[in-house]
Amino acid sequence: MPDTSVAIVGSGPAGMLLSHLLDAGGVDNVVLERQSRQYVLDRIRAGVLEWGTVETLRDAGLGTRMDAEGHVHDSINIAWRGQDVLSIDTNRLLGKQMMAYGQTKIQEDLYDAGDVRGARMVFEADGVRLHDIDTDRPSVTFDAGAGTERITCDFIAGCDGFHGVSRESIPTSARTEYDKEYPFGWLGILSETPPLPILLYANHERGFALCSMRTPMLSRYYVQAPMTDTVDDWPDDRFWSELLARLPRSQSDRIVTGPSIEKSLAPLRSYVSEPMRWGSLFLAGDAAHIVPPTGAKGLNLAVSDVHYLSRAFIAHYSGDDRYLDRYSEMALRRVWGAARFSWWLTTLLHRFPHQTPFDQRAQEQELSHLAASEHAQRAFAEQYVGLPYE
Ligand code: FAS
Ligand code: PHB
Repeated sequence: MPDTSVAIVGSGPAGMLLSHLLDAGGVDNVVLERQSRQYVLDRIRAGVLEWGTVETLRDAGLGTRMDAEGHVHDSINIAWRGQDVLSIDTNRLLGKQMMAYGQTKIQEDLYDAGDVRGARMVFEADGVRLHDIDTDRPSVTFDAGAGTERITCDFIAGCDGFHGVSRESIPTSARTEYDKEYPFGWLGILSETPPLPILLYANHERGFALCSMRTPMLSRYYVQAPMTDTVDDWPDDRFWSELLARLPRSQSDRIVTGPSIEKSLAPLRSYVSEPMRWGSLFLAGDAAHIVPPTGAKGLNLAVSDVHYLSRAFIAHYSGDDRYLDRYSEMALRRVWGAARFSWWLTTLLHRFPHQTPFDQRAQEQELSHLAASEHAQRAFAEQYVGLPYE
């Protein structure tokens, strides 16, 4: 008899949501996290949820604070030279909305729910190693301060992000990797100022900019910046003047500036590793794929992977392996849809090195077509809000 049914490596959104859904489905599990709980909570990341994510969290009983503190967006907005603001009203076009609710709060909600249900979460689990994943008797070893411990299990869920141990435990001969790095990053700040009421992306010849929010008194802004820069190259004054320069006056005049309380420079990357299953190991979230944040897909893909994987594990213990056998194929269909959309939107909205005036005009023309065609807006909207789960 194994120590647990599923050993989950990583306690980010993927790992903790999987643990929550498995517990709700009567499947025993243990979560192993390399960092401390507070370290995980201190990371500032995603902010926009697809409605599928909203419904998954609500259905799991994790939506109370999200519904109380989140902000529902009916539209996504894009500005560029010659166009003030194009508002793509996803609610009018598709009856679909988005929710602005920070990943940090989702993480808090997941940990708090884990405390309530008595989840088995092991923090500061050092040196996690996966064993015998090509058999039906896998195990994980780690050291959480009491020397090396081993947990035997039926399955291992690799939810340990891009720099985790799980994906690398699959032999390179069994993996196909698709990788694309972008020649710029996103410099992001949080400021305790009232945000714009809209989610606004901007294409500008000086570079990309994005206006988002966390709460009515917490704004999240980004500007495209070279990865050769550091945060120290961007004092607040420079950040604000660059952000305002990349926005139309109708919006920059509404921006309330203030001191940053967080500032970080994140690289942009498109990456997919196939397959997402190898023997008894199943990958979910950033462990299997990375998308540039332009499409607000990273966190949402972690949720859809976990929706599929939790359903598969729960069905397995009822004697049905259909979803388990199809997990990788099903998850990758959605992953590639989001990866392509995120790549396309990144190439449309950012300024690339050596970009010519023709390239800039071609980007602006594609945006003008989007403004002129409701068909194009509908196609854009269905990908931004997220296609239905299978
Ligand atoms: P995570 O990386 O969140 O969690 C993995 C967990 O595994 C971590 O807690 C880690 O400590 C742990 N771990 C790693 N190795 C381990 C090991 N060997 N043993 C045990 N535990 C281990 N997405 C968006 O949609 N919008 C954004 O704006 C956005 N901004 C981002 C900014 C940054 C700097 C980063 C890195 C990502 C951003 N993302 C964004 C993507 C992000 O939100 C991820 O998609 C999301 O965190 C994925 O969740 P997980 O798959 O759980 O991976
Ligand atoms: C955010 O609010 O952090 C955010 C919003 C939209 C994105 C990426 C990040 O595409």
